[in-house]
Amino acid sequence: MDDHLRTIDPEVFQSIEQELQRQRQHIELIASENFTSLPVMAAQGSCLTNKYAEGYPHARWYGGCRYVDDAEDLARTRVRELFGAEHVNVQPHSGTQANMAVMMAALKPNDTILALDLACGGHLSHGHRLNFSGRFYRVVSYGVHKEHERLDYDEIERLAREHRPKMIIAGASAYPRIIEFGRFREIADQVDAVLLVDMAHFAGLVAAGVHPNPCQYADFVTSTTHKTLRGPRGGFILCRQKYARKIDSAVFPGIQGGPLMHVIAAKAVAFNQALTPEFAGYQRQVVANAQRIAARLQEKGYRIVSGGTDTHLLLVDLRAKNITGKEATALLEQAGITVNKNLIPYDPQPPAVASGIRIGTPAVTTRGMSEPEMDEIADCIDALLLGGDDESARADVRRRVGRLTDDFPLYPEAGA
Ligand code: DSN
Repeated sequence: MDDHLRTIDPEVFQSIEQELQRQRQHIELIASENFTSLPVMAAQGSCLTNKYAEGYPHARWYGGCRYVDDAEDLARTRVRELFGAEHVNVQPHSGTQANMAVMMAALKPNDTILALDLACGGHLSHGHRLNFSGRFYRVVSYGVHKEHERLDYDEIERLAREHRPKMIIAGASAYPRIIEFGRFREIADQVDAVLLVDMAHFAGLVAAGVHPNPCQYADFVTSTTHKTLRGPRGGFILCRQKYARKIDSAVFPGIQGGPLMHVIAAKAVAFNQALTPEFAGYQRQVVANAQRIAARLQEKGYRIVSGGTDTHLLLVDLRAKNITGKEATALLEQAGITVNKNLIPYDPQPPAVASGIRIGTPAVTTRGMSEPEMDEIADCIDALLLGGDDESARADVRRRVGRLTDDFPLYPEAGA
């Protein structure tokens, strides 16, 4: 994509070029990934990477910040408009950094957090024992209901009353259903806890109005920018005005130094794109596509965790097909379909094996694919998993994947 880089550093150029071809030639179904736009990549690859700008717009520790202030102001104004938040901070380098800043602002070490267990779809930074959140705070986990596999709000309430957490976290990385933020607010109020909603996975759906907006319920909302929101890699925080100073000082100087101004400029571009009617149409299609894959796989005898999806992702329980998540992921990759193995709720397998796969539709929808292609993708997945080691079945699916990726090219404006 960049001839100057090709000449100066052909080895790095080659790894980027090969990754571009992989993205173009594979069906990308990892629920947390997406293809950002060329303008977002242009901003992220810009000279703003050169600038140190500790502090916040118009109150920096370094000179020369006039233009990066403009970029950060644009990002802040646009994300506030997108989600209707009282206060925003667009500097977190990632979703985990955003969560870390909120915890630092709202908690003391060893305070209790109540959050969804990673094994039931939660996130590492919501209290996993190996993560900072599990090491600095006391963590009580809630799961999903064993039968319907949805959040069990009565059980969350019972745990909250028993453990009196200082913070309750709602949000997940592998939960396919809409979360009832109002119910979480009631529970948090009963025990005088603050409510953090981590909307990293479904932020794009919220922006488009196809998922409830947590801002009216939560004290703090964190997110990434690169999943359904289709921006550059990064994070941000939304909060009530009364927490603004604490949040800003928790991000800088609390846990970060200089903000990544090139990434903040790219966030501004992505937020602007997310404000368009086209983006709302895209998100509606993301959900329709996930529901279509779920339905097609169900027709073929696959069990979908919780019976379906309301969002951009689904979890497929593979036990009835006698294949593990690890094996399925490897088989699919050989034919150009990328997913990740994933624990299903109360999984008998360890995390590195897992009984399921997680499938997400943000990336294929960005390519322009819709229901007919989702049927074809589900059929390809089924053919591969049934085919096992059969090389001719695999070759046939590789051809079908090639037709799909040729018909829906990625970054055609960028040339070959
Ligand atoms: N790694 C992300 C995911 O796949 O959901 C969460 O940070």
